[in-house]
Amino acid sequence: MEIQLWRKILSPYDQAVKELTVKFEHLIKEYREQGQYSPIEQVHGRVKSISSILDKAQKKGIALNEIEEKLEDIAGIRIICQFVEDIQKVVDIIRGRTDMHIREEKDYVSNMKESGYRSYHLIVDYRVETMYGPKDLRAEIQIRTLAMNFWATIEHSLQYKYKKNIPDHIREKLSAAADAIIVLDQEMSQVRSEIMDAQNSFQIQSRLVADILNTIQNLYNLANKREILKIQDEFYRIYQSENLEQLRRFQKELDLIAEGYRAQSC
Ligand code: 0O2
Repeated sequence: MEIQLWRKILSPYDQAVKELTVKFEHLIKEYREQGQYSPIEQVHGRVKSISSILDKAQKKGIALNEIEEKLEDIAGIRIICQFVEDIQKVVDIIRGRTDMHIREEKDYVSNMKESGYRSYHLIVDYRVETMYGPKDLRAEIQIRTLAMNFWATIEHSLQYKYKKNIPDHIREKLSAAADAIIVLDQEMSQVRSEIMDAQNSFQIQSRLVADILNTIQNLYNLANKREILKIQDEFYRIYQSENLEQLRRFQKELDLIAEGYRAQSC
């Protein structure tokens, strides 16, 4: 197939990967802006390389003109979660969306592959708008924990190095590591609520501090320098006390002060 033709075929998949990545990244942002824990930790996307497409097509006996119809992972999105419980939440979020429709689900989390691979796969129908009009295509969404992703990434590199014939002694190590990953994910799930609380508090504090600094900066145009320095010193003192409640109170007081100055300047 001519290179130009590959470009034309792959272009909508590239668009789909970019759009889906932005959409999932935006979800993370929305959760965090609402001060809520995000079940999605990271999002990655890629269009399958031409050489991987050719390899897979050859392995599966797929003719070049059937590639789009039969290869479901030309567009691939990987969603990484912190905890196993988050995987199902992400599946539910995707289920509730109107811009993508699940056509197939593979649960390699409950049914680990023989290799030790664990991940939840969704094949979704997705529409992109191109210069030629709408194009319906399929994308594969892999959802897994950080720990599962660590294992899969290492194993994938070894598959590449050994051209899929990984020596037995390495296979055994990988199998033992896969079992250890299951235990690690279970251990982490047991302290999930503590970890989520800690992360939420950190995010709330970061937002509070950003808001306070923003208000102080705006005050530079309205208040006199001596007063601003006094406010700044007070902020540093409260910040060092690491007391979220005090920080909240300080923000409220500061907002009132800023409001007063704004009213005066009108
Ligand atoms: P790449 O390079 O990641 O794109 P098949 O390839 O026939 O086994 P099928 O029917 O395409 O599988 O679907 P399946 O089993 O759901 O696998 C699709 C993708 O899941 C793979 O794509 C991998 O990304 C990942 N995957 C599946 N099994 C394993 C595994 O044992 N180890 C690792 N590391 N990843 C796996 P590709 O095209 O094989 O690879």
